[in-house]
Amino acid sequence: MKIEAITLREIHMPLVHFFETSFGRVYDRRILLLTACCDGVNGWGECVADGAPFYSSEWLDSTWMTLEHYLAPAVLGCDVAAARDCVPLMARVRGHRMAKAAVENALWDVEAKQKRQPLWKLLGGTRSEIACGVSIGIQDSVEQLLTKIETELAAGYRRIKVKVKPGWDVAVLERIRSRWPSIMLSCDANSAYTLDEVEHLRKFDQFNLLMIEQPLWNDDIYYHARLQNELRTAICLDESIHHARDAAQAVETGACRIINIKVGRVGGFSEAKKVHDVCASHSIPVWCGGMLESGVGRAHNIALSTLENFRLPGDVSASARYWKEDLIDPEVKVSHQGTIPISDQAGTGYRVREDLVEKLTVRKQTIRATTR
Ligand code: OSB
Ligand code: MG
Repeated sequence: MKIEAITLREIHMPLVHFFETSFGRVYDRRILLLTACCDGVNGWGECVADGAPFYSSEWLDSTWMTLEHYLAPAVLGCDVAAARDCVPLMARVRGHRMAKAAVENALWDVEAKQKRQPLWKLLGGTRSEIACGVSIGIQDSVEQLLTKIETELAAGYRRIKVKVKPGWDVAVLERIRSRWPSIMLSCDANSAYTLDEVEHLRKFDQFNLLMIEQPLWNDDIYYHARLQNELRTAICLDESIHHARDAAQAVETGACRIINIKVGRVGGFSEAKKVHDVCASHSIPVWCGGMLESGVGRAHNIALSTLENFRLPGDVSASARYWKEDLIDPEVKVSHQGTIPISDQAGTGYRVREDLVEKLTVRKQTIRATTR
């Protein structure tokens, strides 16, 4: 695979409903899409960095600059046997994992197309369908949240995750549990608490939650281990896990019993597979997180979720929950059993609607190989 050109695009897409976490509310998304052209074949990747550096230090403009000035030049002109071979080419750049993942994942798309294989098989997946959950943001009222949960349960989703923060937690969980005593329920704090709040967090134990996701600092593992010791509810780490070593540390120190894998957060499919394997070797189940992706990233999340140790429903849900019109054909649909069936077509099984992408593009730049 000779990497001939990389195209960066910034697109703007309004969400059908705002999404609010403990760090803020968004109404629309600025998304960086990346196309890698190898031997005339185009592969697509989505950079999951948000439009602002609130979930992670990476954000759209930092990823664009890093891709333009360092990552694209590091891989352009190189002839790689497989997508994973681009990882060492980008290793000189520290961090910037979401930017790196956009490159690597686009190359996996190329590789799958060139080998005429489904991406999920190339990744080592084994499932013919994946189980879906939903992540529901903080709403204007508890009534509004309950109505949303009712809708998602009726649609068939197998796990409800609600966002929590101080002031929108115990009383809200209480209302949910009194209405639905036995649904699979979890919550995500996105780092909204500190270790001084152990007594408060202990109250979450009464709700029989599947997990509490990232209760403490975004960069912490050690104090999560202290907290896990104090709670019956399983802790799941999201923000804290950047690579397989983080996962090993978290598991070995007892900082969590479940790990959320976001392919962008860990730097691409290769590292996501390593995190998956480390967790499997310690009998720690994983699930696939989401970053309000367009269909491009969503299709990649679906492929990744077919790996054996993705044993819990992920945050991978239907296109229509986010977008009036998604960038892929077909759109992602979820069955009444709360599953997404896996396609046996070559590539992701979802065609990128290039005409629509073009229409939504507000900035575009193609970087080509200079002579090497
Ligand atoms: O913590 O999982 C998170 C969205 C943006 C940033 C962080 C998170 C999320 C979600 C959304 O929970 C999951 C989805 O894509 O539906
Ligand atoms: Mg999370």
